[in-house]
Amino acid sequence: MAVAGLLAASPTSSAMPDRPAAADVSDGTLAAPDIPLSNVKAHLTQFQSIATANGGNRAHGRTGYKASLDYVKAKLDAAGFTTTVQQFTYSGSTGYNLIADWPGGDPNQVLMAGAHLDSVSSGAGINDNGSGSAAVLETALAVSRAQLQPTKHLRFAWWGAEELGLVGSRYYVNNLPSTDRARVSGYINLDMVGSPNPGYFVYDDDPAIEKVFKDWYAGIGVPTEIETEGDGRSDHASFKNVGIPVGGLFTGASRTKTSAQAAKWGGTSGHAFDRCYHSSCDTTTNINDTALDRNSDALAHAIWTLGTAEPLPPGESYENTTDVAIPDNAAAVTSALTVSGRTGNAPAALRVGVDIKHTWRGDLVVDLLAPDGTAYRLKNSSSSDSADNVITTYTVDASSETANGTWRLRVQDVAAQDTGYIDSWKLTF
Ligand code: DTR
Ligand code: CA
Ligand code: ZN
Ligand code: ZN
Repeated sequence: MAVAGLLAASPTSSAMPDRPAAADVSDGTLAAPDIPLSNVKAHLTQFQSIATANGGNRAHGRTGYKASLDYVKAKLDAAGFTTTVQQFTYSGSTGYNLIADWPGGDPNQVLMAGAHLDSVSSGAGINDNGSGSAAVLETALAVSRAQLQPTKHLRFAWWGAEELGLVGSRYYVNNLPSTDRARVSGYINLDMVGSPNPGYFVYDDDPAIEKVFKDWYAGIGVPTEIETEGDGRSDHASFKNVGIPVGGLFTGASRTKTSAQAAKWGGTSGHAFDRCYHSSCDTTTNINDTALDRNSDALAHAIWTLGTAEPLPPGESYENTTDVAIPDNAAAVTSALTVSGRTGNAPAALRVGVDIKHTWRGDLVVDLLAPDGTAYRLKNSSSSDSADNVITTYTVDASSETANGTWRLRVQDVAAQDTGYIDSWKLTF
């Protein structure tokens, strides 16, 4: 049983920690949990209370916006996310973006999901866009509850000043170094996902993201339509403009639901999808629970599916299958691999496949040692990760290391009562 605390060191490499003991689906990804609608609605109640206590809105430059951000940030900090508040100035007021990184995953493949947190000044903005903000928040909290350890690095974002012209998200993208932009494998946007007379629209941008959503909705027997008014209309625009694959969900704003749409989705034809769009009546009464629930679950499905897919192509491997016992709460052990016949340095995406059989894997600290002794942290200990075994592939930027030589996997059990062994490990160049 793990009794030691967490090791302080943060991973020095692009660790892709082991996967939880969750259900695999047929394509090798992990099945997402159901997102509790009650949790999502509890966030909306908080946003409503915040608006009521702050002049009736949560708009950029008003106290209700920062109070909304503080609420979301506190939830994420408590759930183990690494949060960052990014400030900007617009129309004479300070604006704020909230970025939340889930530790681990491949930093060269960052999967993002976001929603604008600001409302218009005329109302509480519960559907626009408390709904998207709450769905993204609850999905992030579900990642924490599951202690998900996906192959990609997960990053969640809440944008400021969208209503004034996509200001916060544009500021984020414009200030993201080009090397970091290149690492963003996709951005998923949720803006108005609980409209009272809902349609089910999927952004028709990146085909892979679109397919994930359309397949999920098909799986629950709900037809979808391509979101046709979205281009440039919400926070995905800035990501799309720099070539980042984008996607998203939308339940409609002031446009009118047609009779054909009402026939497939229910609701009222000839009426707006959201008659309270940008109005003071956009309160907690302005939400369709089924739409909010479905879109929250659809987002979780996309994060789990896109976040845990095994992405990497085959390479040349070296493997050691000799078992090495790991003594309980004692000194580290190593297992060696000699690489020869290669030229130059190791790659920037050196794959380290590990298969460690060990109860309460949170006891374990795992490092890769390069031939010159340089240590790359693959996995930290965790006092809360009680699952068994570390069976995963980490990606390490080993481009500063010569490829040939003796590489070692170093494993230490830093807490009492659980034991195990290195079953096998391999390097793939
Ligand atoms: N601009 C968004 C509402 C909006 C209008 N059309 C779309 C299409 C896709 C996403 C969002 C929207 C706002 O008022 O926040
Ligand atoms: Ca749900
Ligand atoms: Zn709006
Ligand atoms: Zn919006």
